[in-house]
Amino acid sequence: MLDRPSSSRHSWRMLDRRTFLQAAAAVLGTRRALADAAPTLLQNVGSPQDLATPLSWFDRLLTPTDVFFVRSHFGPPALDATRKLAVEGLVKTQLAFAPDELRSRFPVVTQTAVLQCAGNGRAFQTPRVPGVQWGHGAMGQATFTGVRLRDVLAAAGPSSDAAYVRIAGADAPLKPTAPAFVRSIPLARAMAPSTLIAWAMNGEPLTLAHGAPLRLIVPGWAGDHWIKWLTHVGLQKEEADGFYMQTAYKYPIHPVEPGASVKPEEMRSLTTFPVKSVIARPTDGSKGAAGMQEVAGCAFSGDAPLAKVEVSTDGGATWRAAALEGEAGVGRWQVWKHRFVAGPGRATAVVRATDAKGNTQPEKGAWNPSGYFFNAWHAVAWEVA
Ligand SMILES: Nc1nc2c(c(=O)[nH]1)N[C@H]1C(S)=C(S)[C@@H](COP(=O)(O)O)O[C@H]1N2
Ligand SMILES: [Mo]
Repeated sequence: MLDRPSSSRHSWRMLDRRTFLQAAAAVLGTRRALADAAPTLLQNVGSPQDLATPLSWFDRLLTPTDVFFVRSHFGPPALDATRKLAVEGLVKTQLAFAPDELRSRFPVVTQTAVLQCAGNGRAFQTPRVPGVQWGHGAMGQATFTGVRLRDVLAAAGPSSDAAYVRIAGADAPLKPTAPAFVRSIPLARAMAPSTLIAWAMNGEPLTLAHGAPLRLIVPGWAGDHWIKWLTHVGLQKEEADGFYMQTAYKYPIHPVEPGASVKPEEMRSLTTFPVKSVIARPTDGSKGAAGMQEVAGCAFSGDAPLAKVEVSTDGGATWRAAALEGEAGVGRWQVWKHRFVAGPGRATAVVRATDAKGNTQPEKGAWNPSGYFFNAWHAVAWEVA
């Protein structure tokens, strides 16, 4: 442990730990009779509040909440199901809503979206970069239910000089001197119909780990915009101040040499995540029977609906279009499947996706100082006998 905790700090740290022990127990207790024996436990990738979804779950349209990745900088605050959300700043009327008040006052919408951490795939960057060493598991797709942020902002009446929405949650850093996790999004993105204030995920109330009672949903944009335990949306003229907006979550404006340092003025804030696909099965290094092989996974882009997914089973010499399942949409994943016959020996598959704007996954990921947005072709090899 770091410092000797104060009693109040101590109690929420204990709650945090207990919450995750309960979550782990719930997952362990769920016996899934799956033929492919997919691992059901979240893999801890560094700290108790950072949990990764095993790759083998990415062959279906929705990621079950009990295996959905978790990323929290400081861990959750205490659960308060009636905590109010304040709408403040450059508005005609300051407002505050409990979750029930949002539900009864504004149209309720449900939408399916990919939630992906900007650091997903960081472990594959060479040279290694600091940060949580995520493999492929810092992503998932769920349905989210809530109200449109634009309806809530319209009720408060934005002033004509408002250009950004500052978003903050109830969690706090362990040390009071450390920066709080506060961010902002441009007003235009806040007013987009897909930006939601959600209270449900996969048809159930949000769990504490995923932001109960309210969180922001920003489809197509990296997870750092999806503020959990949402308490404040504030209209203002400028971007939010502070470390998590002005220093973190930035990406070079030009391609950089692996390992290079980049000047702050040559970085810009992350927004949408790029086109990406992964192979959920077969898993790398597995063994299977000769004959018909089915390769499956998911693919998506934060910039446009998906256009196609291609698979190569001859090391990239030829590519075949995979069959797509599910609805196309920006920031929405589709499941892809491809079948081919393999004789005894080593079988391989490589996948690459292309979106409707013509962006295609690169063979190698673009290195950057924080290891964001890794989206290189994914390849697996397995033994066929
Ligand atoms: N209040 C708050 N919101 C937060 C975070 C946080 O630390 N505090 N982490 C963000 C990051 S970096 C990601 S990737 C997503 C992860 O959401 P999940 O834990 O529901 O998967 O939450 C985002 N929202
Ligand atoms: Mo993240």
